[in-house]
Amino acid sequence: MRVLKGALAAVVSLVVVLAPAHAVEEDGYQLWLRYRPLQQTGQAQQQAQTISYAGKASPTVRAAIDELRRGLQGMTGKAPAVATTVASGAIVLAKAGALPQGFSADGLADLGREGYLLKSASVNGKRVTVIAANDDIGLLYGAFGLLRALDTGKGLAALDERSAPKLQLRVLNHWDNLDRTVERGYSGQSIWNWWELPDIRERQYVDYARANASLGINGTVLNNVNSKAEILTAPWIAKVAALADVLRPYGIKVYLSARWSTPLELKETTTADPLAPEVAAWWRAKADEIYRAIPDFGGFLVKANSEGQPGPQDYHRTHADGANMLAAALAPHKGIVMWRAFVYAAEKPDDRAKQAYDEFKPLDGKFAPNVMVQVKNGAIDFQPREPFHPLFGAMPRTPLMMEFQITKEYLGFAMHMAYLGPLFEEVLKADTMQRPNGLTVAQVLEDTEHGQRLTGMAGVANIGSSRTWSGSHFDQANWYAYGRFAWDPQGDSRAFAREWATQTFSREPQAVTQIVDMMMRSREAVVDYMTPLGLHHLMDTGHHHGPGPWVDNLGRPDWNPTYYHKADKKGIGFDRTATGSNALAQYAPGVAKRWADPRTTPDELLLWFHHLPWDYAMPSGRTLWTELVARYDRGVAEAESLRARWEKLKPLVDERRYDEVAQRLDTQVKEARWWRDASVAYFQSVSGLPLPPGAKKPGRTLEQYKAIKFPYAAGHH
Ligand code: BDP
Repeated sequence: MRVLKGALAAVVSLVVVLAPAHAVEEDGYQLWLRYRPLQQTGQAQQQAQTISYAGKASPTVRAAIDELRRGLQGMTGKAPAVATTVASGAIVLAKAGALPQGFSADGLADLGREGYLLKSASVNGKRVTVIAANDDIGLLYGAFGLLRALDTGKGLAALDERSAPKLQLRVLNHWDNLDRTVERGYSGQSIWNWWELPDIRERQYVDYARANASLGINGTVLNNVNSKAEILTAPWIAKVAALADVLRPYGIKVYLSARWSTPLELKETTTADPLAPEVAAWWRAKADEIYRAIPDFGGFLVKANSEGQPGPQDYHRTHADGANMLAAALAPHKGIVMWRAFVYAAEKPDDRAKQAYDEFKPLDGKFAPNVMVQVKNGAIDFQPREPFHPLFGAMPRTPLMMEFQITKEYLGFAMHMAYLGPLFEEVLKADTMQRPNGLTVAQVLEDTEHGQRLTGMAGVANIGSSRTWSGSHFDQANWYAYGRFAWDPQGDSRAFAREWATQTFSREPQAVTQIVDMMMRSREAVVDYMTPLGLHHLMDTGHHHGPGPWVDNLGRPDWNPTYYHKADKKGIGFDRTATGSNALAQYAPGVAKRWADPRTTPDELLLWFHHLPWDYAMPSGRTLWTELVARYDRGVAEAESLRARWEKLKPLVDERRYDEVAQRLDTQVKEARWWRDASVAYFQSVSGLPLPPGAKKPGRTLEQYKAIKFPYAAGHH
């Protein structure tokens, strides 16, 4: 009997312990805004009784108050009442000029329109928590900041935070098509239900706005950079205006990708030459039309003369001619142009990594003040690892905007876990050495030297109509980290992972530590099993899913993986030093010098810059060939370890999300092995070398790997 009782007690206590995690089936829709109940500790005791705001609340302030009520209801069990007076224990929302008497808001003026201050204070003898800002949007960001602080374990009583974004434009780029397919989208259909807009405004748009506002994202480009002319016609402008109305209270402006040849294709001009007066006049009238419908429209994003897209070069004009013409049309309305530097043209046989710099560097200083040049993080194309783009720091007279890809086109789509925080951080912290005392990419973006110039960051969104928004639970973290880095490019990827995991999965310290550890290792694992040691662009044709290092039959040389690895009987790697393409010369002398010598080039970038013999002696003491295989093996081992670590988390994570993640990790292990085996089989066929001692023989023949095809892969275009 006693034994039974003991067992029963154990079961009961187990149920009690596990109850919170299993009580609600979670499907991920709530993202990091779950607001689960806080433990009955200090935090909950300091429950806010009221939320006070003096004055008439704008839609933005209403959004802030609603979010605070929703969050506090979830975390403390009670939604505070809203009052205009300040009671003890209140959360006080206050703008500069209307701050509670006796409250000192030191430094508030320096925080700008979007910054905020969170402070627990004593006002007229009453303990309150103040969210202070200069503008309504600062109050909304402050409300989210307060909820995040609470959710991640900071009590209200000791709050003392000030925060302001370091970049002005923090923008998502949706590569969403008008038929609701998404280029490189792995999260289902586009969330924009274009067909039903403008009449039907789905609730999900509001949740989208809340999630983005919680990170400080303040702009969204709604459509694919490979744009269509129709988006700029009246029926579509009405749809865009409906979305702008929904997003406006959350501080999010809408932008559109504009197709260069729009007026010509709509047969409203006879040319698309940027210097033709009829073309400039058309764009001016079009801008006027858009702003009549959307007074705070953000502006245009343009992909021109890249991958077959039309552009000013079709008329022997420069990128600056094109960008400035559009900028002139938008300037009266305070709109901007984000002109992409992702260009490479068929006629240019030179190293593809050099083309953006070659085309854009000479245009430094030639762009209108409301133009930003948007540069991908690396010079090729969103690879698992790339050195930072040589344009950063090299165009001091032009505002440069970072473009990261959140959707993981080259990192296993939404099927592999790869937390991108470390990738973002690595690029942002890279020293361009364009100043004697150093100049990191983050500093280039922040551009503090030039005061009023535009600054910004763009992230190619991984958002879709999938119930998890991002195609998988862990891919939400990439959206989250992107937003946090856009707010603070000098931020810390581990800290962001910790915040995210705490809000999204569990406040249990053991769970958080494990999850963060998995996240922090995950991207390097992908690098190792796909493209170790600086290899790049080895993915199979079209869809980029899975290995294709053997591919050499595409329309142009620089679409072929063989172009990038240049492996032959003697060695492997792309010589970008002076003896090769000399892409290195595009970097500042300090960087170029370090990477010119394989001995001083970090292993991670070795084959990006050097072509080396298979028996090259690596710092590890192994030959290059042995090291390469070891890296592939390390990647597989890491993928297996991710899976094993997740298994241990089973008691700490709710069932549905546990299972959904487990399935993806199983897939990742399987595909990591496939990547490793296919790559090793191929490189072995080229090098003719025996497998290093102890290395496992690939499970299939090279021909079998080559025969794997995916005509209907997701995100294909
Ligand atoms: C590449 C994608 C392609 C995009 C292009 C771009 O494969 O689908 O259109 O980038 O950024 O990564 O324009």
